[in-house]
Amino acid sequence: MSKKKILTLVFVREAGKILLGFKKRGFGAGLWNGFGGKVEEGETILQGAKRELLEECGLKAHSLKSVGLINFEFESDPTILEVHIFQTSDFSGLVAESEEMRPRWYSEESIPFSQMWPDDRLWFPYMLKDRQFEGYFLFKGMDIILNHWLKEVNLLNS
Ligand code: 8OG
Repeated sequence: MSKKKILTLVFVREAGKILLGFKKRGFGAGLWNGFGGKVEEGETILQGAKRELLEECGLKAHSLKSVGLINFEFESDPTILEVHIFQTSDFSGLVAESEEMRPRWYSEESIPFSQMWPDDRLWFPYMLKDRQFEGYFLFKGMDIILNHWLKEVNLLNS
């Protein structure tokens, strides 16, 4: 039977730039990504997203906009990762490196897709145009996408 894990992923965007973090350890180590992780028991998805953002890069999001919802499945693993993706330009604090992430601002024109999860180059265009989307990816290992779909949708906003 398949199990679901609920995860968050937050992108901070401001003036044509996007904040990415170089993941130093754990799942997805060595790749640039947004900030996020598992939603803990007793917190909402939104609370989890804000907590992870603060823990991983020092920024406090005052509000988050829903951008996307992707289910990831790995060929040899029954666990489905349900990733809730948000963006924000409504934040305060100073960007700070954490044990997990080394943050850096990138121009939205030069996003380092070759050092990111391979699915990202397929759905980033929706986010960069402020379109909401839903998707599914089936992976073999961490590099090969066996199957996927993506579609534009209207997600409820937080
Ligand atoms: O707690 P942990 O750091 O292991 O959580 C994994 C993070 O990685 C979480 O923010 C969700 C995110 N993530 C995946 N798969 C993918 C993916 O294919 N692309 C991107 N950009 N992020 C992903 O779990």
